[in-house]
Amino acid sequence: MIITLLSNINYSDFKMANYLIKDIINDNYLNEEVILKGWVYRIRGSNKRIFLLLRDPSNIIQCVIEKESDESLYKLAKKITIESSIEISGVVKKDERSPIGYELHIKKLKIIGLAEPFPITKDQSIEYLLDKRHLWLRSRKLISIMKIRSTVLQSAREWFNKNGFIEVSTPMIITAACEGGATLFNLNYFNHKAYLTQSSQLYLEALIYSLGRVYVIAPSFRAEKSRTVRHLTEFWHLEAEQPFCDNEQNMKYQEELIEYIIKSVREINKNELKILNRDKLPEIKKPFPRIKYDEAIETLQKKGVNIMWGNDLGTEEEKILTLNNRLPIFIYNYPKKVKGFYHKPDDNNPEVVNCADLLAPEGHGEIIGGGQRIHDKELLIKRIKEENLDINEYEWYIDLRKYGTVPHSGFGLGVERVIKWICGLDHIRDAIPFPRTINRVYP
Ligand code: NSS
Repeated sequence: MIITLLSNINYSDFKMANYLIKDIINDNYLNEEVILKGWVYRIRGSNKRIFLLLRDPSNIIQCVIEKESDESLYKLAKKITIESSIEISGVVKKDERSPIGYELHIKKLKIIGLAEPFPITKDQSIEYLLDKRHLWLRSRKLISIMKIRSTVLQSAREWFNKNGFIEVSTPMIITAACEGGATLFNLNYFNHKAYLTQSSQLYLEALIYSLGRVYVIAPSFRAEKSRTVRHLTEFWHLEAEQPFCDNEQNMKYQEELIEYIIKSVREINKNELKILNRDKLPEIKKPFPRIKYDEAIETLQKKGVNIMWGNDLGTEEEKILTLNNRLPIFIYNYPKKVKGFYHKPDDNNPEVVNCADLLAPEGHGEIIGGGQRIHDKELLIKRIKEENLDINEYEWYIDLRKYGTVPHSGFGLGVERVIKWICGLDHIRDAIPFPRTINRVYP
């Protein structure tokens, strides 16, 4: 770290102040001297004055240094480079042209870490920016997204806590696949075969017998071989499970949760939505339309899509179904062969299961997958065998149907998928600080 001090500045009055830009951009601080710490976002100058934009975690403020009022300060400021960390003391002034309405007239300046030439400039390729992700995270866009991400997680927790769900933790190293073998990451676990989990669902199912309503927020891992704008190999999964609950009730909980999350983001993240050009994110009110899988297939066929009953819906199909929607939609009762072994077959038609996917509007597509689970032991064993899964690996899971089995349902929400929708992103990778995709595990 380089510390640059200028002898004629008295640093004894630099205190460890905890001001953030957001705290001081109001009339209470007008003409007051405040101390701020942060990074230099932009800098430009003339031979009379220097304007620098100071960024801290809360906002960006323009700071002015006049050569005429303090030449040594001006000289020091001339040395500053983009992304240097600095501490400043300055007087808050009104500035009609500023988007935040205020600017700072610098009185004192300390360079804490003089930055080398910052490698991120305009017009760089996406791949280059992903290589420099650890630095690109300082961009306005990513800062705004990460703040919204925090609200999504925080508000979801709030909603679960308000509704009597208990937060639990589940293992990430597992032996029994939840969503089929195709996307499992293998792990050599002291010479035993193990995997990284694709979903915490099976473990949540075990926990409902002791805790009732439960939820977990944890990573899930999928060796997704397809390169799409909505698949990560490591994503954050918000999963919930509850006893004495059918698919219909399960959908009602999802609607409420989504309504709550969107309301929170609209209230808390007005600035961030604006920066992302997403201030038009509409209010989302339940109930969401419910469309039977059969009907969805018919709609797609009428639109000329080459799809048959029995096919799963992919990125393209979901895009077509949701492009012009304002609300999310549920698609329910999928064919059993395109869904996990654990789904409960429908009483009237065992070829379909009591499940539902929730698809986000504006073409974003699936954000939640959920449904009612098989609670009958024999039926579960039959389905495990039909899917050619190793029954021994599921012994503990079958046990749950032996001791006080109960109808139960749950769902899994892809956190980055929801953020992609809320922020209106083209690609899911920007919904997480350090994305993991088929061709990227660095940085
Ligand atoms: O495969 S899911 O549809 N369902 C499950 O995993 C259930 N076991 C969840 C449960 O009922 N507890 O995945 C759930 C959601 C899905 O809707 C997506 O939003 C998200 O998880 N998901 C993903 N997000 C990002 N990348 C990938 N690869 C991905 N796969 C699923």
